Amino acid sequence: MQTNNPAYEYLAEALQKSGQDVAAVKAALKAQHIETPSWGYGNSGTRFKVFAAAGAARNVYEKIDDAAFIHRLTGVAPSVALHIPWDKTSDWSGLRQYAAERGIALGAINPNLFQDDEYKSGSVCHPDPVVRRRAVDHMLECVEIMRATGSRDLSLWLADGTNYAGQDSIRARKHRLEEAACEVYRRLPEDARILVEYKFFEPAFYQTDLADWGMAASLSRKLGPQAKVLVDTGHHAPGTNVEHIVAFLLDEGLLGGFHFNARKYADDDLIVGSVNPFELFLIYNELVGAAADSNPMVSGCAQDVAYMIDQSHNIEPKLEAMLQSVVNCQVAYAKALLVDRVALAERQAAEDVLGAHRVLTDAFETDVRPLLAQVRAEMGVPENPLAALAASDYPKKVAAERGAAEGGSGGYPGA
Ligand code: PSV
Ligand code: MN
Repeated sequence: MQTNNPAYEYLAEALQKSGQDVAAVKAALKAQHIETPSWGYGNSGTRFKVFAAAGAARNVYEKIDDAAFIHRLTGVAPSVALHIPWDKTSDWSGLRQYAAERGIALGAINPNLFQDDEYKSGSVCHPDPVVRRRAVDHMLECVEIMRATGSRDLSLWLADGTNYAGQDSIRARKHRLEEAACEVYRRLPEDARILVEYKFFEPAFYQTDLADWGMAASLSRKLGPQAKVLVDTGHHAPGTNVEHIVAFLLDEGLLGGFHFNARKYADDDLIVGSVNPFELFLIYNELVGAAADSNPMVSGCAQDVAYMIDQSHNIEPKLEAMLQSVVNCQVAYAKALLVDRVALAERQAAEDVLGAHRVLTDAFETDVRPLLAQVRAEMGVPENPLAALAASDYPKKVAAERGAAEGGSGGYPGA
């Protein structure tokens, strides 16, 4: 196909010469989906300060407007995740229609089991059955919301844990968690899923009830095939090999989704791909490799992953931060699609340690911007979404309309 994009023509020719199926790569990029989080559009902050941002979304309707804007700029962000009760409304079908009229869908439903006073000692792991009942009822309410919104995934993250050794029985807490999760699982709609998210610290600092992927995998297995593990990239100890966890979960058919963000020290919720783009590329590399696996359980799992962003933008302009995040995911995926898998297998079989490594770095070092510009042109969206954002009136318009709301309408401190 002749285009007016010489940089793309040059790249496409080079890729074709090296045996790449450029049409297939472009088709995969056009089919990419990244779900953005409603809470990333509102004000958020740390426990030290919430800086009010001009134009930050103040309610779920404005969050949907912003998510739809990001989708218009990229074509690959067609749904928005909701957090309950931050995004609660009395008219779910009206909200669903509002989103549909703006070209997006309502995505994963995230129950909030961490903000009520009753949850000081936990939610579903709490020693008091009355508090556990309240937590389960909230999750069941979220299951009903899923039916109304047409959402497929219930993303389950618990803040449960203890701060001091001996504070509670770790095994009793495990049993309470399993009992509660089973009750919710049994009430899931037929084609829905529960995605079990883990995190090894915060807000509990001695022990967290769902601390790592192994605990999330064990719970998912006990629940059944509609339960999968959710990997939030910020929820690992420094130095953890996240792509290994991804590969392992894929191979077990247990990976259900991602919460993408980046971290330097803790759960910093920075823009995905900003701190360690190589790690993001390696995660996508595992997903692309598994999607072509000869074992249908593995390839099926890789093709059914929910890609969601989970970030809070404390000092960054909200829309620019979200857009940059989506673009970073596109770049990482494009590079992963360019990995020469035949050469990789050959180098691995030949025990060519660095030759195999270079197959990956060759793909990682490819400048995929002309390829993405071409894909976007073919999709009918701006070739350079960040430049389109800079030229757009939308941020100025919402800043004028919304002003700078105090507090955390994203649901964070001050909300
Ligand atoms: C917890 O750190 C988390 O990653 C969970 O996904 C929450 O739902 C989200 O952040 C927003 O607080
Ligand atoms: Mn998360």
